Amino acid sequence: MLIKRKRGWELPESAATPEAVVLGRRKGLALGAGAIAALASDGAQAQSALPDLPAMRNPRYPGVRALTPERDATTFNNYYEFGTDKGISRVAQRMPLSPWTLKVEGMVAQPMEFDVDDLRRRLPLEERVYRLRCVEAWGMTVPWTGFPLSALLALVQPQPAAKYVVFETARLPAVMPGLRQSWYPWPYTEGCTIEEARNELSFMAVGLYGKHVPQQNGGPIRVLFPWKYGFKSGKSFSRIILTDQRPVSFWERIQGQEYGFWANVNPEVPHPRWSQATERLLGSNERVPTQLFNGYGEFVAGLYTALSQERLWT
Ligand SMILES: Nc1nc2c(c(=O)[nH]1)N[C@H]1C(S)=C(S)[C@@H](COP(=O)(O)O)O[C@H]1N2
Ligand SMILES: [Mo]
Repeated sequence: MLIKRKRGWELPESAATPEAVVLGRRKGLALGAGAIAALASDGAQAQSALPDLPAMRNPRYPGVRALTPERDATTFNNYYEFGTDKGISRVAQRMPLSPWTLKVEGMVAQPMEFDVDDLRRRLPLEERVYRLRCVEAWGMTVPWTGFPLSALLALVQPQPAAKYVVFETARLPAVMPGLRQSWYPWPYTEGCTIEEARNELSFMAVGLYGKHVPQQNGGPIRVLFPWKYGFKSGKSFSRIILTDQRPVSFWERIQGQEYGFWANVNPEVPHPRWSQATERLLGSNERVPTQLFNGYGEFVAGLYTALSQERLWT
């Protein structure tokens, strides 16, 4: 799984200026010729190289660690709709990213149905370098382009009684072979409280490395909660629902003892089957210490001070 590669990419994050802005060009999705041939023989419509999506980087969220090589971040994925192993990036190319409809409904003053291509033009985009910590004890640091989740919520105006935001991944059986594993509780559903959703870190991503988010990373639109274990950051949404009922999410339904609702990163609270003290950095063999709230405590610790009764960490 690990590919040893040259270290030349390992610029400090501060030195990695958003290329899209500086160079004004992008090469498109790094699909191998083999993958493209496989698509053609599948009769699937090959995505042409993903378009550029330049945006200025917001310096308020320094990545701290070196950027993960794009190739590693886009070829080592968790996306069970396409299969349970990490190598689903090729098969995922069959999912068309446009047109794509995202409904936002439930307890809102203004339920809306967005065409994601429109939504992307409608809201100001920024780039943020975020760390993502998978509950399986690996991590990555990558530049996402998008807008705060709060900006999307402002368009639909949640009712005061709305307490939770639920994120539902699209169910596309024609292109998602994983859906045939009918014992999983599809669609992949995740959720957070409205306070968490309104936290400045909660981010809707439509871009990754200055291009549109590729299928395997949750294109065309996903959410990121960088202080929580990665499974909370659902992918490829077709529906977002505001509700007063706490949702039971995909992993919670499968194994609630191991994967709870809150799932905030904490190195001192081991997973029932392994330690969470350290993490492997994708694209290298380096292990580094894991940080409380994945290092984002200054932004989010205050969300949890009144919730000490809750199982906040797993
Ligand atoms: N719909 C959906 N979203 C998902 C998953 C999934 O299987 N299906 N896996 C989650 C997990 S466990 C992680 S660690 C991250 C991985 O995101 P990445 O592939 O962009 O690194 O996506 C999360 N979102
Ligand atoms: Mo994960």
